[in-house]
Amino acid sequence: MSAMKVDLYERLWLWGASLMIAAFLTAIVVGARLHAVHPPSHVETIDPLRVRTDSEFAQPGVRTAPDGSVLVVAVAEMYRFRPQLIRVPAGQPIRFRMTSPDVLHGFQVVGTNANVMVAPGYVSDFTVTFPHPGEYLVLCNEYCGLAHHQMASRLIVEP
Ligand SMILES: [Cu+2]
Repeated sequence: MSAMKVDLYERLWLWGASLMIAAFLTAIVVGARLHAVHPPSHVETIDPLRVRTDSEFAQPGVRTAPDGSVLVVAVAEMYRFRPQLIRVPAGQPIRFRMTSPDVLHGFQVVGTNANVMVAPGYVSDFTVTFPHPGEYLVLCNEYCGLAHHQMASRLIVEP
């Protein structure tokens, strides 16, 4: 009985493939560590069936706190955003809280860095500052159904 004979080239390919797998795994782990890529923490959930009766999301709109901070509560649904028109002041941080009662939507304020996914079951909470006054187009950038292309609204940044 003799030991299994593995051809030299076959051995080289085996080692080469193993090294590549190790290199790719290392790149993923190192890349995730260096760039702090990780799943979101403090995820806030909400029952999609309760969005329309929820104390916060049933009446979406722009709210100004006594200290002057601005909160935008909005809903993305098939096939519109509520509210349809958002007015916010320029140059100060605006906090957005959004959710969806049906399917996955996007909320992108074209020309700014406000661009989030709005997923049913979750609250998207983010803060953004709009330095330039003007009228901006808001689009849904996640395909959400047959009238997805009509899903748009406006955001006005007031000086
Ligand atoms: Cu949509």
